[in-house]
Amino acid sequence: MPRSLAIKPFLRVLAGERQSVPPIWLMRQAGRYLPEYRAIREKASGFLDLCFDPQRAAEITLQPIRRFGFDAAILFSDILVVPHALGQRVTFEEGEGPRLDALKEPGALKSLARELDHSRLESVYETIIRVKQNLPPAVAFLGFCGAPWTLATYMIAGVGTTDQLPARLFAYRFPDAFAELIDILVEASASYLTRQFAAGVDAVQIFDTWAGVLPADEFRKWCIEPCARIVAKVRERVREAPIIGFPRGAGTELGCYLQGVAVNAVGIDWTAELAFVRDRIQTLRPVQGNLDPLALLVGGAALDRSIDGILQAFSRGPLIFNLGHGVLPDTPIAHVEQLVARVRGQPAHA
Ligand code: 1CP
Repeated sequence: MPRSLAIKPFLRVLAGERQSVPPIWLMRQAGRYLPEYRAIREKASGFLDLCFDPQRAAEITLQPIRRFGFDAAILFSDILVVPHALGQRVTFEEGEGPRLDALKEPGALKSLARELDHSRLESVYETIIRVKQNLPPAVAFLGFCGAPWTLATYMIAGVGTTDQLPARLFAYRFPDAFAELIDILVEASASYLTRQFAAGVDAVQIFDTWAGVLPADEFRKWCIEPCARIVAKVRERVREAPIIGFPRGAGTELGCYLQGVAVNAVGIDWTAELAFVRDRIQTLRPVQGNLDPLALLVGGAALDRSIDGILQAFSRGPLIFNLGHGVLPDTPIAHVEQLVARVRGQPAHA
């Protein structure tokens, strides 16, 4: 057994082992709910500049580890650095989210590079090296990428959308061009994740944030198949690479996803029914999740009840405790402390 596996509870769960105290980390654990993040963010010229500044990105990655002692650190970056490294213009407007030069019709694909320009991502790999040097030995280090479908929703709409309509329409109207875009993203993502492993991450997560809006056959074509190809390609280059899939909103299709995608564990969003996940999903693979981010924001008895429900439902198998999506910016620090203490069975602060 590799030494890192032996001492990192998070990696032991990815290897299929149940831990009596489940390891815990939170999606968006480095972000605006932390005053120390806001202090760095205020001084930065733009969000992407922060992602491409190894010294500050490493510092932000480590902030939640120092404050809460989580079992995994997630690289501070964004899924949209991949379109950027394919030559698409990406900016983040203050308070408005991402802006990209939308790929409005099939001809627009010509403007994209066929291969990732790794020179545009060197600073991300440099961040990984820096974090690795400063991470406590029991803490795992997680890299990530966006899944092709989720990336495509931003690349085609040019903004974040509530219904992912532009990409859904594009996929129906121009299936060949859409498949070509997905192919480019499969190659780019596999190459990006491979370089993250080479720089020092222990595991990676593939975020398919918008997986839940597709009908079953489209879900198979645009989520399951591309993610399966990414996993296979990464493992050709990094044998037994530990990988988590997060097909948010997949619901009853989670079993199908796990049949198709050889991930080590699957992220569960907060809408999934606990008994279904326990009986049908956790029996297939370790699960990660799935506290409602709103319960964390509200705190108190509602938070305790939600935590206990998850711990009880998933106590018989391998579990990584997490949210069902990212930490909300208004979440009080004290509620995160309450969560970590309760999951670890420690008395909460009065
Ligand atoms: O102003 C700010 O401080 C920017 C807010 C912010 C942060 C902190 C954005 C903009 N991205 C991030 C960091 C980030 N993004 C991480 C860092 C690690 C961590 O989890 O702590 C990760 C993993 C992501 C991934 C990401 N970016 C996803 C997938 C996960 C998810 O949250 O669903 C998505 C969809 C994005 C796009 C994105 N980046 C930022 C925003 C506001 C958005 C969403 C835009 C939208 O759909 O409206």
